[in-house]
Amino acid sequence: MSEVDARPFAFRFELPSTALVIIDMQRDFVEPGGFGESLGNDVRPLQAILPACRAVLQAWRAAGGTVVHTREAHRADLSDCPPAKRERGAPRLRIGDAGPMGRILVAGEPGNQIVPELAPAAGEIALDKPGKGAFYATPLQELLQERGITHLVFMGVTTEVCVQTSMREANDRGYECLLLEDCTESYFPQFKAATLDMVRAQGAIVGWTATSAQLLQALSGAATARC
Ligand code: C5J
Repeated sequence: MSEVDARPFAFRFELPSTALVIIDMQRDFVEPGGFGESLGNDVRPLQAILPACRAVLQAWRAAGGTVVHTREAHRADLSDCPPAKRERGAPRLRIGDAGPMGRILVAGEPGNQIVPELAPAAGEIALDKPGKGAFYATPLQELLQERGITHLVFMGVTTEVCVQTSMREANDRGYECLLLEDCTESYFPQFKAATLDMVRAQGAIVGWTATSAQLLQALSGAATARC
């Protein structure tokens, strides 16, 4: 059993029954020219979490843990993108429009790929999701159940949209969830701070939060115990 010095209290997990879930670390959200920027956002804060995310991913892989990557992605005919999503707001480019990195949030386009620093490795789960939550219209629940996964460690973007929605979906399905504070980011610092507070409020009502250093420490403790 590994123990993370998390908030509001210790998060305990066993590596074989825990998956690292990396939400939507795609070029469309993280790089200039993508969907995030077309909505008028500064993408630099999202780029700043890449080194911490990479360090966790490398350590998780080295420990032999299950990894799940998600991409917010729609079919080319947009049949899975309802008007309530596509026509919202006044972005420079809407979902499906052609941008500098191909069609915005369309599966297979260059901008829809996960950033090279965190690219999925062979054998890792990589899922396209048409909604904000990772469980909506995806086989994620079945894939986790097949592997006996009961605990999830979350990273990714954006904190208050797809990360929070996925964590809440997971919590409703009975998963124990930890969110890594310095491995998630929002275009709006106040929304990130509020989400971290909401997640761990009322005795971890949605889940726990911790820093990547705290998770890495727990992982190195587990490796020492195995030696
Ligand atoms: C949006 C996300 N649409 N990954 N997606 O903000 O959070």
